[in-house]
Amino acid sequence: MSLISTLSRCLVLSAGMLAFAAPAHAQVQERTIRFSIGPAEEHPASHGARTFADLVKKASGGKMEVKNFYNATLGSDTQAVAALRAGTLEMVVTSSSPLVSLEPQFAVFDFPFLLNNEREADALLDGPVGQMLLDKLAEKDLIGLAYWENGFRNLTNSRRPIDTADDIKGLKLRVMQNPVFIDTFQALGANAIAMSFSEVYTALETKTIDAQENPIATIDTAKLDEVQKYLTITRHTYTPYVVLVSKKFWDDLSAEEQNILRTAAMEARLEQRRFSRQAEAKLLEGLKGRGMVVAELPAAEVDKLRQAAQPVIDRFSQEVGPELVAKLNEELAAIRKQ
Ligand code: TK8
Repeated sequence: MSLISTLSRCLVLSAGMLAFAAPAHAQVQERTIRFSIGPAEEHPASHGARTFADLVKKASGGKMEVKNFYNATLGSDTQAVAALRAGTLEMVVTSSSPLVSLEPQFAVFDFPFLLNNEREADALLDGPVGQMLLDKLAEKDLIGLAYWENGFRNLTNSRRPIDTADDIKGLKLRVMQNPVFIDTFQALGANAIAMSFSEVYTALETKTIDAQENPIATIDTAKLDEVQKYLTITRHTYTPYVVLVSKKFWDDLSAEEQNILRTAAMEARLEQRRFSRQAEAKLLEGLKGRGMVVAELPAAEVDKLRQAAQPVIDRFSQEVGPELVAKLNEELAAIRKQ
């Protein structure tokens, strides 16, 4: 083989390699992605969003910019989800609960006392049932990228300490816009009122409502201690956050851009969950320090809540489909054995 032909082969080869490498850049365009976040800037969801934005920036060589909007400034969870579907907003991190009006099967995550701890939550959400539900959202013009943590929910109110299940009776209690939550708290004897989270502080302040329920980090970062005296640790439901992209926007992205977003949301989820869990104990101390009266609901009373909620779970199990519920319970049984 002559030197010339060897050289030209090398040239062809490196040109080929260049051609192979080049599309990696060509397929990533300058993009601005608006990301709607309901809670305040200090909330773990917001920490997750910042982690996500950094990862996207790095992976795209600075071409894709995620702009975070905290405190529901781009709309409540339901408004933001509607905007994603219409293609007028790119991303939102929302509790799964308001999605039930779009995809009823998400109601399984709202079943009271479904999960006992964070390990079970991670394994279930990152497992086949979790993925199946995320995938279903494509039919609703939404792309579900990952589950992040909101956390186990607890009860707050301005009226009285909740020492027994009966103490919940008669409270005007805000719940998310979600039928399982409405029916559960009705079954517990509260007057359940559905509203967006972004309206809760004012509704508590003006005494339109007495009570609400949310994880510690949400109670803390929304400063609900200013308008709620009593915090009862009930850990009654673990509602996950879902990181969503507008399908209209998604369909315009290259495979590589899609991959950058998906990978970043999955990677950020680990840091987001870590941050959320590490924050909880400290935030609870802070709430106590600022004057909240905190008490754990005794186990026997939690059992009463469980019993009162069971008919609601049974009814919604029929509605979402007994096969899905059976599959979920099978997965949970396997997770508990690990
Ligand atoms: C924040 C909400 C919130 C949720 C609720 O946008 O609505 O109570 O728990 O975290 O998604």
